[in-house]
Amino acid sequence: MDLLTQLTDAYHQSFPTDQSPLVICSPGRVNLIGEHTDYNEGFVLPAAIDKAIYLAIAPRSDDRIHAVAHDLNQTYEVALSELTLTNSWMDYLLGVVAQLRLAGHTVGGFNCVFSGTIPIGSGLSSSAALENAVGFGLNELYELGIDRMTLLRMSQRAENEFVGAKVGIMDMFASMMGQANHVIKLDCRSLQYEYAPLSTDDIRIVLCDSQVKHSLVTSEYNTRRAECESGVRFLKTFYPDIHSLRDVTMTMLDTHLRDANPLIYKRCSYVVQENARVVDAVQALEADDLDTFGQLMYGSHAGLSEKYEVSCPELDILVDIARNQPGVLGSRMMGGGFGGCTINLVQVSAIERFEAHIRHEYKERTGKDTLIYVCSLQDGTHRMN
Ligand code: GAF
Repeated sequence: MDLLTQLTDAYHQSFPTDQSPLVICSPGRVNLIGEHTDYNEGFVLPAAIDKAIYLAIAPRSDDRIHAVAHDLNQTYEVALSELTLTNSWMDYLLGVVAQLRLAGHTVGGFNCVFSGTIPIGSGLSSSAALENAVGFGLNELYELGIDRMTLLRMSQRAENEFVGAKVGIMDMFASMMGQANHVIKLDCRSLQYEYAPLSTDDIRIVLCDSQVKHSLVTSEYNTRRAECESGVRFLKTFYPDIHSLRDVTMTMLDTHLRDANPLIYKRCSYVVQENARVVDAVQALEADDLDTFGQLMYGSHAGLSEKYEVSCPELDILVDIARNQPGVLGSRMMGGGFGGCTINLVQVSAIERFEAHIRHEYKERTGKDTLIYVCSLQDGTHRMN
């Protein structure tokens, strides 16, 4: 049975008298390089993948939301007038409804059921995918006429303001704007973007899931963001025109921050160097020089681990195991950090051996199992019916 039929059936089990729902597919994302640069108005290189949240949604005649997380077997019911934090998956959904209402859109009650193939807590952005699915679905259902860019900004605000995670724009952007077989060169300051083809004839994106899900992620994420902002505030006393770390150079950091505040210097220098790595990586990609691209990925991981300190032993071990394996071009931790997946560029002919090697060595060195996903790049959030 295909996913559309499965989800429609699940919807009718929960809401037997309803007519057929609208079904939305909203993908998770990978990021090839450019980590923790988005909220510093820098560059990123993400893509939407073939793992997604599927949302079936239809209007109700009253002002209530009835939502079912099919995979978790959980139901949640609330009146539109009572959108308060639940500390559960429901907050991503409620946050988007709250944003739509704040922007003056008329959204009535609705029933919805969602299910997903994005492993939760693996750093593949199931939350952004769910937010986009809800915004996109309600936009279609109530014919609100909102464009994709506005919808994805609403997803970010839902997460920043309702959920309380001060995330950047990358995840919702990639999920909403992805294009099959392409990565997105995104400037997080101007939100200008271009698609760059990533030929997967010879190489594949392979994700190795550390299966570590750290509770630290939200608090440490917000701390890193605050550290970057404090670095900018300090530098502004010397360079009033700078607005974010995007405007800062290593010379500025070396001259003013290194001795004044070694911790903030370390954090800011990672971001400045990572931004430069993205620029170099895009050039390498355009020149079809994937060896250079892979070396930049290793550089990104080293910075995230040693300077930005958002890695964890399991992620460092996964990168270490991948390094110097035949057919592996590059490897690094991906996403916010403290767990989740590494992203690896691997030659097709080497994948089988790579997988076996990673599974064996990871078990040996951590006592844990890894899950491995070979991804393809897909279109962003869209209707399935
Ligand atoms: C998380 C956030 F949601 C993104 O905005 C981004 O900052 C990423 O961590 C780190 O690059 O996925």
